[in-house]
Amino acid sequence: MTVTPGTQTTCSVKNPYAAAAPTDPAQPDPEELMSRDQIESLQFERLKWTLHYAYENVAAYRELYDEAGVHPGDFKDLDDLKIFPYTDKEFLRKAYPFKGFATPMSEIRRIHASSGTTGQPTVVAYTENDLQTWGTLVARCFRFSGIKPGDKVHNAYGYGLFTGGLGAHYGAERLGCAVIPMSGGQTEKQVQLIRDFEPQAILSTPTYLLTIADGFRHLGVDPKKTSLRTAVLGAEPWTEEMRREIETTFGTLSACDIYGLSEVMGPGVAGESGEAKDGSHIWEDHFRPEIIDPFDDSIMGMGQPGELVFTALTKEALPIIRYRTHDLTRLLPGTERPGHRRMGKITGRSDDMIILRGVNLFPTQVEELALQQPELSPHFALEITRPNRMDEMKVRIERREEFTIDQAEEAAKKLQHDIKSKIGSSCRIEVLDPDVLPRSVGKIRRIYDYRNRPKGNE
Ligand code: DLL
Repeated sequence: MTVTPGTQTTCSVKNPYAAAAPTDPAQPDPEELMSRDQIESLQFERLKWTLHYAYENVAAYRELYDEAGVHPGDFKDLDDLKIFPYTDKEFLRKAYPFKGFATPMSEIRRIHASSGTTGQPTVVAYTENDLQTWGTLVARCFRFSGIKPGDKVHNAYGYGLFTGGLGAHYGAERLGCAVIPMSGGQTEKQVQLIRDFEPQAILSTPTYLLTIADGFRHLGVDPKKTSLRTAVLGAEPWTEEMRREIETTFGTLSACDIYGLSEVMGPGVAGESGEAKDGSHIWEDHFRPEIIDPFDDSIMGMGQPGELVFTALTKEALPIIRYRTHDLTRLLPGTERPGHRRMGKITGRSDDMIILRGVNLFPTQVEELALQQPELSPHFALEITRPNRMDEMKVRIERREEFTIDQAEEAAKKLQHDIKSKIGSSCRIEVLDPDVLPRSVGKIRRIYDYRNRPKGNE
Protein backbone atom coordinates (compact mmCIF):
# COMPACT_ATOMS: atom_id res chain seq x y z
CA MET A 1 0.00 0.00 0.00
CA THR A 2 1.31 3.47 -0.81
CA VAL A 3 0.57 6.23 1.63
CA THR A 4 1.08 9.88 0.82
CA PRO A 5 3.63 11.35 3.19
CA GLY A 6 2.12 13.98 5.42
CA THR A 7 3.73 15.92 8.22
CA GLN A 8 7.45 16.53 8.14
CA THR A 9 9.50 14.33 10.43
CA THR A 10 12.56 15.70 12.05
CA CYS A 11 13.68 13.85 14.93
CA SER A 12 15.34 15.58 17.65
CA VAL A 13 11.83 16.85 18.28
CA LYS A 14 10.04 14.77 20.81
CA ASN A 15 7.36 12.34 19.93
CA PRO A 16 4.26 14.21 18.80
CA TYR A 17 2.16 11.06 19.04
CA ALA A 18 1.75 10.17 22.73
CA ALA A 19 -1.73 8.86 23.46
CA ALA A 20 -3.80 11.48 25.20
CA ALA A 21 -5.71 10.50 28.31
CA PRO A 22 -9.18 9.43 27.19
CA THR A 23 -11.75 12.20 27.54
CA ASP A 24 -14.43 9.68 28.44
CA PRO A 25 -12.71 6.51 29.67
CA ALA A 26 -15.93 4.53 29.30
CA GLN A 27 -15.92 5.10 25.52
CA PRO A 28 -13.55 3.87 22.79
CA ASP A 29 -10.97 6.47 21.80
CA PRO A 30 -10.87 7.73 18.17
CA GLU A 31 -7.71 5.77 17.18
CA GLU A 32 -9.31 2.58 18.46
CA LEU A 33 -12.15 3.02 15.98
CA MET A 34 -10.05 3.96 12.93
CA SER A 35 -10.42 2.03 9.69
CA ARG A 36 -7.55 -0.09 8.37
CA ASP A 37 -6.62 2.63 5.85
CA GLN A 38 -6.55 5.28 8.54
CA ILE A 39 -4.42 3.07 10.78
CA GLU A 40 -1.97 2.40 7.97
CA SER A 41 -1.49 6.05 7.11
CA LEU A 42 -1.03 6.80 10.81
CA GLN A 43 1.53 3.98 10.97
CA PHE A 44 3.39 5.36 7.99
CA GLU A 45 3.78 8.79 9.60
CA ARG A 46 4.72 7.38 12.96
CA LEU A 47 7.19 4.87 11.52
CA LYS A 48 8.91 7.59 9.57
CA TRP A 49 9.29 9.56 12.78
CA THR A 50 10.46 6.51 14.76
CA LEU A 51 13.12 5.47 12.23
CA HIS A 52 14.61 8.95 12.07
CA TYR A 53 14.35 9.43 15.81
CA ALA A 54 16.08 6.14 16.63
CA TYR A 55 18.79 6.72 14.03
CA GLU A 56 19.57 10.18 15.31
CA ASN A 57 19.40 9.44 19.02
CA VAL A 58 20.58 5.85 19.59
CA ALA A 59 24.08 4.88 18.47
CA ALA A 60 23.18 1.17 18.29
CA TYR A 61 20.47 1.82 15.65
CA ARG A 62 22.77 4.12 13.70
CA GLU A 63 25.49 1.45 13.64
CA LEU A 64 22.99 -1.30 12.76
CA TYR A 65 21.53 0.64 9.84
CA ASP A 66 24.87 2.00 8.59
CA GLU A 67 26.28 -1.51 8.57
CA ALA A 68 23.25 -2.79 6.64
CA GLY A 69 23.51 0.12 4.22
CA VAL A 70 20.02 1.45 4.96
CA HIS A 71 18.90 4.87 6.06
CA PRO A 72 15.57 6.11 7.51
CA GLY A 73 15.25 8.22 4.35
CA ASP A 74 14.78 4.93 2.42
CA PHE A 75 11.44 4.43 4.13
CA LYS A 76 8.94 5.63 1.52
CA ASP A 77 6.15 3.13 1.92
CA LEU A 78 4.94 0.88 4.79
CA ASP A 79 6.34 -2.12 2.92
CA ASP A 80 9.81 -0.58 3.14
CA LEU A 81 9.96 -1.48 6.82
CA LYS A 82 11.25 -4.88 5.71
CA ILE A 83 14.57 -3.43 4.55
CA PHE A 84 15.53 -2.52 8.12
CA PRO A 85 17.33 -5.27 10.07
CA TYR A 86 15.66 -7.11 12.94
CA THR A 87 16.66 -6.48 16.54
CA ASP A 88 16.55 -8.94 19.43
CA LYS A 89 17.26 -9.37 23.11
CA GLU A 90 20.99 -9.48 22.39
CA PHE A 91 20.76 -6.03 20.77
CA LEU A 92 19.23 -4.68 23.98
CA ARG A 93 21.65 -6.56 26.22
CA LYS A 94 24.59 -4.99 24.45
CA ALA A 95 23.14 -1.61 25.33
CA TYR A 96 23.03 -2.53 29.04
CA PRO A 97 22.17 -0.65 31.13
CA PHE A 98 21.23 2.69 29.52
CA LYS A 99 22.87 2.89 26.09
CA GLY A 100 19.61 2.09 24.30
CA PHE A 101 17.89 5.19 25.67
CA ALA A 102 17.15 7.92 23.16
CA THR A 103 16.59 10.65 25.74
CA PRO A 104 18.79 12.06 28.51
CA MET A 105 18.18 10.59 31.97
CA SER A 106 16.51 13.86 32.99
CA GLU A 107 13.61 12.90 30.66
CA ILE A 108 13.23 9.36 32.03
CA ARG A 109 10.49 8.82 34.58
CA ARG A 110 10.53 5.02 35.07
CA ILE A 111 12.90 2.12 34.57
CA HIS A 112 11.84 -1.55 34.53
CA ALA A 113 13.93 -4.65 33.85
CA SER A 114 13.41 -8.28 32.97
CA SER A 115 14.27 -10.81 35.65
CA GLY A 116 17.53 -11.74 33.94
CA THR A 117 17.33 -15.40 34.93
CA THR A 118 18.92 -16.26 31.59
CA GLY A 119 21.72 -13.72 31.86
CA GLN A 120 21.95 -9.96 32.05
CA PRO A 121 18.63 -8.26 32.70
CA THR A 122 17.07 -6.27 29.88
CA VAL A 123 16.49 -2.68 30.93
CA VAL A 124 13.53 -0.70 29.61
CA ALA A 125 12.60 2.93 30.24
CA TYR A 126 9.74 5.37 29.87
CA THR A 127 9.41 9.12 29.53
CA GLU A 128 6.37 11.03 30.75
CA ASN A 129 4.79 10.62 27.29
CA ASP A 130 5.59 6.90 27.23
CA LEU A 131 3.88 6.43 30.59
CA GLN A 132 0.89 8.37 29.33
CA THR A 133 0.59 6.14 26.25
CA TRP A 134 1.06 3.00 28.34
CA GLY A 135 -1.65 3.97 30.83
CA THR A 136 -4.07 4.85 28.05
CA LEU A 137 -3.52 1.56 26.19
CA VAL A 138 -3.85 -0.59 29.29
CA ALA A 139 -7.05 1.31 30.16
CA ARG A 140 -8.26 0.59 26.62
CA CYS A 141 -7.59 -3.14 27.09
CA PHE A 142 -9.42 -3.26 30.42
CA ARG A 143 -12.46 -1.40 29.11
CA PHE A 144 -12.50 -3.57 25.96
CA SER A 145 -12.49 -6.69 28.18
CA GLY A 146 -15.43 -5.45 30.24
CA ILE A 147 -14.00 -3.59 33.25
CA LYS A 148 -15.93 -0.40 33.94
CA PRO A 149 -14.95 2.95 35.44
CA GLY A 150 -15.93 2.76 39.10
CA ASP A 151 -15.12 -0.96 39.41
CA LYS A 152 -12.87 -2.13 42.21
CA VAL A 153 -9.92 -3.90 40.62
CA HIS A 154 -7.76 -6.41 42.51
CA ASN A 155 -4.30 -6.31 40.95
CA ALA A 156 -2.39 -9.55 41.59
CA TYR A 157 0.33 -8.94 38.99
CA GLY A 158 3.70 -8.59 40.71
CA TYR A 159 4.78 -5.02 41.51
CA GLY A 160 8.44 -4.15 41.03
CA LEU A 161 10.79 -4.38 38.10
CA PHE A 162 8.26 -6.64 36.28
CA THR A 163 6.03 -4.45 34.12
CA GLY A 164 2.84 -6.36 35.04
CA GLY A 165 2.06 -4.77 38.41
CA LEU A 166 2.64 -1.08 37.75
CA GLY A 167 1.54 -1.31 34.11
CA ALA A 168 -1.82 -2.77 35.08
CA HIS A 169 -2.09 -0.43 38.06
CA TYR A 170 -1.86 2.84 36.13
CA GLY A 171 -4.08 1.49 33.35
CA ALA A 172 -6.83 0.65 35.84
CA GLU A 173 -6.47 4.07 37.50
CA ARG A 174 -6.68 5.76 34.12
CA LEU A 175 -9.89 3.88 33.38
CA GLY A 176 -11.30 5.35 36.58
CA CYS A 177 -11.18 2.24 38.74
CA ALA A 178 -10.35 1.84 42.42
CA VAL A 179 -7.19 -0.25 42.33
CA ILE A 180 -6.24 -2.68 45.11
CA PRO A 181 -2.45 -3.03 44.63
CA MET A 182 -2.13 -6.53 46.10
CA SER A 183 0.79 -7.73 43.92
CA GLY A 184 1.57 -11.47 43.56
CA GLY A 185 1.98 -14.02 46.35
CA GLN A 186 0.48 -14.19 49.88
CA THR A 187 -2.40 -16.21 48.54
CA GLU A 188 -4.31 -16.33 51.84
CA LYS A 189 -4.23 -12.55 51.99
CA GLN A 190 -5.43 -12.36 48.38
CA VAL A 191 -8.40 -14.52 49.28
CA GLN A 192 -9.20 -12.47 52.37
CA LEU A 193 -9.08 -9.17 50.46
CA ILE A 194 -11.23 -10.51 47.63
CA ARG A 195 -13.81 -11.66 50.20
CA ASP A 196 -13.73 -8.43 52.20
CA PHE A 197 -13.30 -5.77 49.48
CA GLU A 198 -15.55 -7.48 46.92
CA PRO A 199 -13.75 -6.35 43.74
CA GLN A 200 -15.56 -6.73 40.42
CA ALA A 201 -12.33 -7.41 38.49
CA ILE A 202 -9.07 -9.23 38.98
CA LEU A 203 -5.77 -8.93 37.12
CA SER A 204 -3.27 -11.79 37.30
CA THR A 205 -1.58 -14.53 35.35
CA PRO A 206 -3.99 -17.35 34.45
CA THR A 207 -2.08 -19.90 36.54
CA TYR A 208 -1.95 -17.61 39.55
CA LEU A 209 -5.73 -17.19 39.37
CA LEU A 210 -5.95 -21.00 39.70
CA THR A 211 -3.73 -20.76 42.78
CA ILE A 212 -6.11 -18.15 44.21
CA ALA A 213 -9.05 -20.49 43.44
CA ASP A 214 -7.25 -23.21 45.45
CA GLY A 215 -6.86 -20.68 48.25
CA PHE A 216 -10.65 -20.26 48.34
CA ARG A 217 -11.22 -24.00 48.41
CA HIS A 218 -8.73 -24.47 51.24
CA LEU A 219 -10.85 -22.11 53.30
CA GLY A 220 -13.94 -24.08 52.38
CA VAL A 221 -15.26 -21.18 50.28
CA ASP A 222 -16.68 -21.86 46.83
CA PRO A 223 -14.87 -19.60 44.30
CA LYS A 224 -18.22 -19.30 42.49
CA LYS A 225 -19.44 -17.16 45.39
CA THR A 226 -16.95 -14.30 44.85
CA SER A 227 -17.82 -10.81 43.64
CA LEU A 228 -15.43 -11.20 40.66
CA ARG A 229 -17.01 -10.65 37.26
CA THR A 230 -14.04 -9.92 34.94
CA ALA A 231 -10.50 -11.26 34.88
CA VAL A 232 -7.85 -9.86 32.55
CA LEU A 233 -5.12 -12.44 32.33
CA GLY A 234 -1.77 -12.60 30.61
CA ALA A 235 2.02 -12.65 30.94
CA GLU A 236 2.15 -16.36 30.05
CA PRO A 237 0.69 -18.62 27.35
CA TRP A 238 -2.74 -20.07 28.08
CA THR A 239 -5.30 -21.98 26.07
CA GLU A 240 -9.05 -21.83 25.40
CA GLU A 241 -9.32 -24.91 27.63
CA MET A 242 -7.69 -22.94 30.45
CA ARG A 243 -10.18 -20.09 29.88
CA ARG A 244 -13.03 -22.58 30.24
CA GLU A 245 -11.42 -24.03 33.38
CA ILE A 246 -11.12 -20.58 34.99
CA GLU A 247 -14.61 -19.47 33.98
CA THR A 248 -16.16 -22.70 35.25
CA THR A 249 -14.22 -22.52 38.52
CA PHE A 250 -15.38 -18.97 39.24
CA GLY A 251 -18.90 -19.37 37.85
CA THR A 252 -19.92 -15.93 36.65
CA LEU A 253 -16.43 -14.69 35.81
CA SER A 254 -15.51 -13.67 32.25
CA ALA A 255 -11.80 -14.23 31.49
CA CYS A 256 -10.01 -12.23 28.79
CA ASP A 257 -6.48 -12.10 27.49
CA ILE A 258 -4.00 -9.23 27.70
CA TYR A 259 -0.65 -9.42 25.94
CA GLY A 260 2.54 -7.45 26.08
CA LEU A 261 6.24 -7.57 26.70
CA SER A 262 8.55 -5.21 28.54
CA GLU A 263 10.77 -4.45 25.57
CA VAL A 264 7.82 -3.20 23.54
CA MET A 265 6.00 -1.50 26.47
CA GLY A 266 4.66 -4.02 28.99
CA PRO A 267 1.07 -5.26 29.31
CA GLY A 268 -1.37 -3.56 26.95
CA VAL A 269 0.24 -4.10 23.54
CA ALA A 270 -2.88 -6.13 22.72
CA GLY A 271 -6.17 -6.75 24.49
CA GLU A 272 -9.24 -8.90 24.02
CA SER A 273 -12.89 -8.05 23.60
CA GLY A 274 -15.05 -9.30 26.46
CA GLU A 275 -17.94 -9.69 24.02
CA ALA A 276 -16.24 -11.68 21.27
CA LYS A 277 -13.37 -13.37 23.17
CA ASP A 278 -11.78 -14.06 19.83
CA GLY A 279 -8.14 -13.24 20.54
CA SER A 280 -6.35 -10.02 21.34
CA HIS A 281 -6.44 -6.99 19.06
CA ILE A 282 -2.99 -5.46 18.68
CA TRP A 283 -3.19 -1.70 19.18
CA GLU A 284 -1.79 -0.80 15.81
CA ASP A 285 -1.93 2.95 16.38
CA HIS A 286 1.17 2.35 18.53
CA PHE A 287 2.65 -0.98 17.39
CA ARG A 288 3.16 -2.50 13.97
CA PRO A 289 3.32 -6.31 14.11
CA GLU A 290 4.87 -8.67 11.59
CA ILE A 291 4.99 -12.46 11.54
CA ILE A 292 8.17 -14.04 10.29
CA ASP A 293 9.47 -17.52 9.71
CA PRO A 294 11.77 -18.00 12.74
CA PHE A 295 14.15 -20.15 10.68
CA ASP A 296 14.66 -18.22 7.45
CA ASP A 297 13.40 -14.79 8.65
CA SER A 298 11.02 -14.38 5.72
CA ILE A 299 7.75 -12.47 6.26
CA MET A 300 4.61 -14.59 6.55
CA GLY A 301 1.14 -13.72 5.31
CA MET A 302 -2.11 -13.22 7.22
CA GLY A 303 -3.09 -16.33 9.17
CA GLN A 304 0.24 -18.10 8.77
CA PRO A 305 2.02 -19.16 11.95
CA GLY A 306 5.42 -17.79 12.85
CA GLU A 307 7.34 -15.50 15.20
CA LEU A 308 5.87 -12.18 16.22
CA VAL A 309 8.00 -9.12 15.50
CA PHE A 310 7.09 -5.65 16.78
CA THR A 311 7.93 -2.10 15.92
CA ALA A 312 6.83 0.48 18.47
CA LEU A 313 5.63 3.58 16.63
CA THR A 314 5.60 6.23 19.33
CA LYS A 315 8.15 5.38 22.01
CA GLU A 316 10.51 8.10 23.19
CA ALA A 317 12.78 6.60 25.86
CA LEU A 318 13.54 3.26 24.22
CA PRO A 319 12.79 3.03 20.51
CA ILE A 320 12.18 -0.54 19.47
CA ILE A 321 12.20 -1.44 15.79
CA ARG A 322 11.51 -4.87 14.29
CA TYR A 323 12.06 -6.59 17.62
CA ARG A 324 11.94 -10.38 17.52
CA THR A 325 9.75 -11.49 20.43
CA HIS A 326 10.26 -15.28 20.06
CA ASP A 327 6.49 -15.56 20.63
CA LEU A 328 4.80 -17.89 18.18
CA THR A 329 1.38 -17.01 16.88
CA ARG A 330 -0.36 -15.69 13.75
CA LEU A 331 -2.03 -12.48 12.66
CA LEU A 332 -5.75 -12.42 11.95
CA PRO A 333 -8.02 -9.66 10.65
CA GLY A 334 -9.59 -7.35 13.24
CA THR A 335 -13.20 -8.03 14.19
CA GLU A 336 -14.59 -5.79 16.95
CA ARG A 337 -11.93 -3.20 16.07
CA PRO A 338 -11.49 -3.75 12.31
CA GLY A 339 -8.60 -1.29 11.90
CA HIS A 340 -6.40 -3.32 14.26
CA ARG A 341 -5.31 -6.89 13.53
CA ARG A 342 -5.75 -9.65 16.07
CA MET A 343 -3.21 -12.20 17.18
CA GLY A 344 -4.01 -15.88 17.68
CA LYS A 345 -3.27 -17.33 21.12
CA ILE A 346 0.46 -17.60 21.67
CA THR A 347 1.27 -21.29 21.28
CA GLY A 348 4.60 -20.83 23.03
CA ARG A 349 7.97 -19.17 22.73
CA SER A 350 10.47 -20.48 20.21
CA ASP A 351 12.97 -20.74 23.07
CA ASP A 352 10.45 -22.74 25.17
CA MET A 353 9.91 -25.34 22.51
CA ILE A 354 10.80 -28.85 23.62
CA ILE A 355 12.39 -30.90 20.88
CA LEU A 356 11.73 -34.48 21.87
CA ARG A 357 13.26 -37.05 19.54
CA GLY A 358 12.80 -34.64 16.69
CA VAL A 359 9.19 -33.70 17.53
CA ASN A 360 8.49 -30.08 18.52
CA LEU A 361 6.23 -29.73 21.51
CA PHE A 362 4.89 -26.86 23.61
CA PRO A 363 3.40 -27.02 27.12
CA THR A 364 0.21 -25.36 25.79
CA GLN A 365 -0.42 -28.44 23.63
CA VAL A 366 -0.31 -30.66 26.71
CA GLU A 367 -2.51 -28.17 28.61
CA GLU A 368 -5.11 -28.31 25.86
CA LEU A 369 -5.24 -32.12 25.86
CA ALA A 370 -5.01 -32.60 29.63
CA LEU A 371 -7.96 -30.29 30.25
CA GLN A 372 -10.10 -32.44 27.97
CA GLN A 373 -9.95 -35.14 30.68
CA PRO A 374 -12.35 -34.11 33.48
CA GLU A 375 -10.49 -36.33 35.98
CA LEU A 376 -7.22 -34.42 35.51
CA SER A 377 -6.42 -30.95 36.84
CA PRO A 378 -4.68 -28.02 35.13
CA HIS A 379 -1.72 -28.49 37.48
CA PHE A 380 1.04 -30.25 35.56
CA ALA A 381 4.75 -30.10 34.81
CA LEU A 382 6.82 -31.65 32.04
CA GLU A 383 9.99 -33.44 33.04
CA ILE A 384 12.47 -34.22 30.29
CA THR A 385 15.38 -36.59 30.83
CA ARG A 386 17.84 -38.53 28.68
CA PRO A 387 18.48 -41.79 30.58
CA ASN A 388 19.91 -43.94 27.75
CA ARG A 389 20.83 -41.37 25.14
CA MET A 390 17.14 -41.20 24.26
CA ASP A 391 14.97 -38.27 25.33
CA GLU A 392 12.08 -39.15 27.60
CA MET A 393 9.22 -36.98 28.77
CA LYS A 394 7.16 -37.48 31.87
CA VAL A 395 3.96 -35.51 32.38
CA ARG A 396 3.45 -35.11 36.12
CA ILE A 397 -0.18 -34.13 36.61
CA GLU A 398 -2.48 -33.84 39.60
CA ARG A 399 -5.84 -35.59 39.64
CA ARG A 400 -8.89 -33.60 40.62
CA GLU A 401 -10.07 -34.13 44.18
CA GLU A 402 -13.51 -35.39 43.11
CA PHE A 403 -12.02 -38.40 41.29
CA THR A 404 -10.34 -41.54 42.60
CA ILE A 405 -6.80 -42.52 41.69
CA ASP A 406 -8.14 -45.34 39.49
CA GLN A 407 -10.37 -42.97 37.56
CA ALA A 408 -7.49 -40.53 37.11
CA GLU A 409 -5.17 -43.34 35.95
CA GLU A 410 -7.72 -44.29 33.30
CA ALA A 411 -7.86 -40.65 32.15
CA ALA A 412 -4.05 -40.55 32.11
CA LYS A 413 -4.02 -43.44 29.64
CA LYS A 414 -6.30 -41.44 27.36
CA LEU A 415 -4.06 -38.40 27.74
CA GLN A 416 -0.99 -40.47 26.90
CA HIS A 417 -2.75 -41.75 23.80
CA ASP A 418 -3.82 -38.23 22.77
CA ILE A 419 -0.29 -36.86 23.21
CA LYS A 420 1.03 -39.64 20.99
CA SER A 421 -1.63 -39.35 18.31
CA LYS A 422 -2.10 -35.55 18.24
CA ILE A 423 1.40 -34.25 19.05
CA GLY A 424 3.44 -37.26 17.99
CA SER A 425 5.41 -37.78 21.22
CA SER A 426 5.55 -40.83 23.44
CA CYS A 427 5.55 -40.00 27.12
CA ARG A 428 4.90 -41.40 30.57
CA ILE A 429 2.25 -39.91 32.80
CA GLU A 430 2.53 -39.77 36.55
CA VAL A 431 -0.74 -39.04 38.29
CA LEU A 432 -0.25 -37.10 41.51
CA ASP A 433 -2.56 -36.35 44.40
CA PRO A 434 -4.05 -32.83 44.55
CA ASP A 435 -1.81 -30.02 45.88
CA VAL A 436 1.51 -31.78 45.29
CA LEU A 437 3.06 -29.64 42.55
CA PRO A 438 4.42 -26.19 43.33
CA ARG A 439 1.83 -23.50 42.63
CA SER A 440 2.40 -20.48 40.43
CA VAL A 441 2.67 -17.04 42.01
CA GLY A 442 3.17 -15.34 38.65
CA LYS A 443 4.50 -16.84 35.45
CA ILE A 444 4.38 -20.59 35.82
CA ARG A 445 7.30 -22.88 35.11
CA ARG A 446 6.06 -25.93 33.21
CA ILE A 447 9.28 -27.41 31.84
CA TYR A 448 11.93 -29.16 33.92
CA ASP A 449 14.59 -30.17 31.41
CA TYR A 450 17.22 -32.41 32.98
CA ARG A 451 18.82 -33.60 29.74
CA ASN A 452 22.07 -31.76 30.25
CA ARG A 453 22.39 -32.35 33.95
CA PRO A 454 25.84 -33.68 34.93
CA LYS A 455 26.09 -37.46 35.39
CA GLY A 456 25.38 -38.61 38.91
CA ASN A 457 22.60 -36.04 39.46
CA GLU A 458 19.88 -38.17 37.89
O1 DLL B 1 4.71 -10.40 30.83
C1 DLL B 1 3.98 -8.15 30.33
C2 DLL B 1 2.62 -8.51 30.77
C3 DLL B 1 2.27 -8.35 32.09
C4 DLL B 1 1.68 -8.95 29.85
C5 DLL B 1 0.98 -8.64 32.49
C6 DLL B 1 0.39 -9.23 30.23
C7 DLL B 1 0.02 -9.09 31.57
P1 DLL B 1 7.55 -9.75 30.14
O2 DLL B 1 7.81 -10.15 31.54
O3 DLL B 1 8.56 -8.97 29.41
O4 DLL B 1 6.24 -8.88 30.06
O5 DLL B 1 7.21 -11.07 29.35
C8 DLL B 1 6.80 -11.02 28.03
O6 DLL B 1 5.43 -12.99 28.29
O7 DLL B 1 7.02 -12.28 25.19
C9 DLL B 1 5.23 -13.71 26.07
O8 DLL B 1 6.13 -14.78 25.91
C10 DLL B 1 4.61 -13.78 27.45
N1 DLL B 1 3.24 -13.23 27.44
C11 DLL B 1 2.83 -12.02 27.84
N2 DLL B 1 1.48 -11.92 27.69
C12 DLL B 1 1.06 -13.08 27.18
C13 DLL B 1 -0.20 -13.59 26.78
C14 DLL B 1 4.99 -9.27 30.45
N3 DLL B 1 -1.33 -12.91 26.93
C15 DLL B 1 6.48 -12.40 27.53
N4 DLL B 1 -0.23 -14.83 26.25
C16 DLL B 1 5.97 -12.39 26.11
C17 DLL B 1 0.89 -15.56 26.09
C18 DLL B 1 2.19 -13.92 26.99
N5 DLL B 1 2.09 -15.14 26.45
